[in-house]
Amino acid sequence: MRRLQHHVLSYALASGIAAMFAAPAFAAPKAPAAAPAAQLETIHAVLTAPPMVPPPITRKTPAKVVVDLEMVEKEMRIADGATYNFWTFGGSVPGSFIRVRKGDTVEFKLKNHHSSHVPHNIDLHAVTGTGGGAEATNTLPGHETQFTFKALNPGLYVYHCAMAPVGMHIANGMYGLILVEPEEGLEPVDKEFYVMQGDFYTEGAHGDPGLQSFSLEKAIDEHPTYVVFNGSEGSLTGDNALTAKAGEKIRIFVGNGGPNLVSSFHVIGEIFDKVYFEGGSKYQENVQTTLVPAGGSAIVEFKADVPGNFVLVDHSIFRTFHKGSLGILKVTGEENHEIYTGQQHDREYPEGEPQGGR
Ligand SMILES: [Cu+2]
Repeated sequence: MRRLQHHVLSYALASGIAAMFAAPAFAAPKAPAAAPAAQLETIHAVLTAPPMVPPPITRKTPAKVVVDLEMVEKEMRIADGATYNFWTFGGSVPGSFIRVRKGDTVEFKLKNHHSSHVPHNIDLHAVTGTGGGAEATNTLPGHETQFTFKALNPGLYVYHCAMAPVGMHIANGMYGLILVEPEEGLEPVDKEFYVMQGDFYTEGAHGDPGLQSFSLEKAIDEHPTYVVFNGSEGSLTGDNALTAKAGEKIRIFVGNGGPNLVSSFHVIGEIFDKVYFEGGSKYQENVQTTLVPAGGSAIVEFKADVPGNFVLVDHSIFRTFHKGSLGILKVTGEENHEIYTGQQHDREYPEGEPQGGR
């Protein structure tokens, strides 16, 4: 198993380097000055690991926002008793949540930790420009690259590594979300969470213990071993469950890193009051299940009216109960029997003809 993993790493390294030399922008690094950002206030972006979200933006004017993100390859838990060599943005899967405002000039510094085995880069779907920044950020282990972009379009965007073989870098966990708030900001809510789905492909079967190596074959065949929220089975259950109080307004920034599957995101026992479908500016109301494409997002909002354990799932339901895509939102507070009573009785009833006949 180790040998295969080594082989895969060597393959990634070789093809990564090949891709680097093939890319003309890589060969001749230039330092073009970014547009007139000098007069803008400089702010260092707060980055958060899931399920946390940086605080809402309250300023009313654009700023120069410095994002300092480090790519780290690390062995972490994927399920009870099983680990995986994840490749990360900021040390977590999904990567750090980034929050900027429409009109901001974003100075993006991308570091690749010295312990990394392969080069990485970043394609931010929020970027207007070649490769979403990928070409400008091909980053060798131990190096830092930088580029600057203007956040032109508000929305919730996926970012991911785009180093060849791209699918493998994404399959290893290299994705996250960047929110570009509209100028007027988002409506205030009581709780915001960051939940991102991903599919994982291991040589071993689901539940096999120990360090699990990446299976390129399963990934190409789109047969995931794990489909999980926030990088591991159980990342949002037990002590890690999301929590809220009855009456609170909840917003979940939902992403899907893929690399392959489309998510049918649903919360059992809740109805989304609003869904900013595909992470865009328009919302649909009163939604049960929303599609989150691979490399896409949605913003879902709902009021937690009554207490209970509400279950976040991919409603392609075998994934939920056999591959891991299950999270809990635990809502505490006063029961409201007008909205939901709980069980009112369980009793035997007289035998007779079955409904619909025999
Ligand atoms: Cu990468």
